[in-house]
Amino acid sequence: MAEKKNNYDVGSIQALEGIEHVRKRPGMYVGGTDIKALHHLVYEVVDNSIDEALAGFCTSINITIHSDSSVTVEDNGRGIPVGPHPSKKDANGKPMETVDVVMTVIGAGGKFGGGGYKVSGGLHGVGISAVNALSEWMTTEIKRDGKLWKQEYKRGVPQGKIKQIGKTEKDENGTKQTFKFDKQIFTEDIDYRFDTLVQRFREMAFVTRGVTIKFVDERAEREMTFYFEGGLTSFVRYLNRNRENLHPVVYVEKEMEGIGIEASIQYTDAYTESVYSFANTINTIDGGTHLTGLRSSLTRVINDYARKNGLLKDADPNFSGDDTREGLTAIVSVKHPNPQFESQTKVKLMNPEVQTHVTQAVAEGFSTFLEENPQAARAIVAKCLTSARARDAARKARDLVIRKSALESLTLPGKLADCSERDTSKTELYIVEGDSAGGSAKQGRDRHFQAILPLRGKILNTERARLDKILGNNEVKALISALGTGIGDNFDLEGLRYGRIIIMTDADVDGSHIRTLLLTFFFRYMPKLIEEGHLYIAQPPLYRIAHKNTVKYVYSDKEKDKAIKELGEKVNLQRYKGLGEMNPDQLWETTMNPGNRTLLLVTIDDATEADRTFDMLMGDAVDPRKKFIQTHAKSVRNLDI
Ligand code: 0RA
Repeated sequence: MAEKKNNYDVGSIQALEGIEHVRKRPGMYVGGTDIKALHHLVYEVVDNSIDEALAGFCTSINITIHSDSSVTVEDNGRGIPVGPHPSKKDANGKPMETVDVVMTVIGAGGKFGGGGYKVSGGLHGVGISAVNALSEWMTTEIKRDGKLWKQEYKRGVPQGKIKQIGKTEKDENGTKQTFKFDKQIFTEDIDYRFDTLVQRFREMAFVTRGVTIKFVDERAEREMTFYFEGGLTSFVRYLNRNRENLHPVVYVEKEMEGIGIEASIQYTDAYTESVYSFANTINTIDGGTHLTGLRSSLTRVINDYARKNGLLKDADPNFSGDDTREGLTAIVSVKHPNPQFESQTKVKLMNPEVQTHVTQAVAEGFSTFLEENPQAARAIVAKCLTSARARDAARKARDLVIRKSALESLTLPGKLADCSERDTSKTELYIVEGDSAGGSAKQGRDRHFQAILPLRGKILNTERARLDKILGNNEVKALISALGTGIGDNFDLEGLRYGRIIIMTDADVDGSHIRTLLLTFFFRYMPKLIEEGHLYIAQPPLYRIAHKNTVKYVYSDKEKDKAIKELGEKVNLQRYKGLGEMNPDQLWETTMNPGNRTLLLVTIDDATEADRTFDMLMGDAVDPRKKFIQTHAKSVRNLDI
């Protein structure tokens, strides 16, 4: 007999198939099973609460990581509705519980009816059901209409029916989600990182004005609370906390064709640009139409103002985008009912109409500000003029250096100890800090395929930020000619003389400083080298542990403690403060021998971070620099810079 076809949506079957699919292909839903994906679980759950806040129903979100690494996200929103869902049916044709639809039907999303749109949205916008499917267990507690409800799930599957477990005050509504990520899925030895989560929650609080986000980490008894009365304006003030600003923050807010647009703008005397863009609370790190709109609008408004007020003469060319970007700190945030992203990873906003709207909104707001604040306007134009002149001078200097280094690269630098192999798939260049470590490396290496280039202590003592200066530096010139690729627009990967470029520095403050410099240099002048996976960081050991006749090298304090515990107390412990303390054989054995060593591959993300750090290290403000160096000195091994 043919099965009777139902005309309703069989939600429970859909849910089971969905859960299975999420567990089979987590990559399609949360981007994988690594630490990044793990954090996305938290973001996905918090996004639901942010949505309630954006809809105007929630003012407080509490996030707690418990000691077993389960996570609770509690909000004071409306609470998930309790009762039968209007359309989804179970296999027997009975309505499903609404909570089970929200928590188990993949792609069901949160909201239905009521006309509200989902504006925040996790990485893949798949909703909380994907998190549920990837959790060993999850519980949902709902406060609504004076009642407290609880429903439990195991690996995405409801455990019975939602139950009332108590009463609440009349107006006490909200949703509390607790989940424990499933070790069957996340098989790597990973856990949540406080700093990563803090950064994201801070951003969420900035772009969701009026919401208080409290974050408690019970694993280490730390907590942080974010509330920004001023929203984006607070964000800009925060970013500029260590810079000298040229005027008060300019804030623009407008709604156009159902799209919410907000921007905050402030110029400082810095040389760099700090601009961030958000679409539906997601940090669009690759920018998009909202960012393009903001930038082009600022350039146009400043040019118009400067012309109109005789600050740019007829003979002067217009300011370029680069000129109006120096010293700019700005945030643009849009809330769009139908955002289009370049890819699933939501890092670039593509909606073309957003550019027009943002351009217009910023043009109106910013030109009004300039008209009403002539002193600020003059300061901004003066800053752009200085940038334009400096850029011109730097261009000339750089062209000269590039032309010269092209000639110089025909001769290899004298300090380079080259290898005999010519096949670049086999060759390596170690960039070593300091002459003494350079000496050990030269003696310890396998000269067949390993070349050594020692760099003197500080490559550059100049405190000021123009990286162009670095190109004139002898050490850097030596590096450029050793690599053979040229730099900037003249970069040609074909010329590369070594397949692996390995930065080998001490695990101390100076070492981290030099590494930041080198990473920044490669990022700005040879990004292809990083993109193509040629740049590495060597991992020298932190300790040598001798016990009876054996010697063991360990690379972290944790490893050291473990080793000492295993070997018993009678060990001879030596801490390496620098590469120079190792003899050539030890250096080879621990750090250079391909059979034993660990190399960290540098990614563009690492380099971007270094680039930012570089600006901080080289910037005007002395105090934050000191603080940075002190607080990061211990963690240099983690490439956390
Ligand atoms: C479905 C419908 C409504 C709210 C929610 C879901 C909701 C989901 C989550 C998840 C975490 N916090 C949440 N808060 C609300 C609308 C309810 C209504 O119209 O009253």
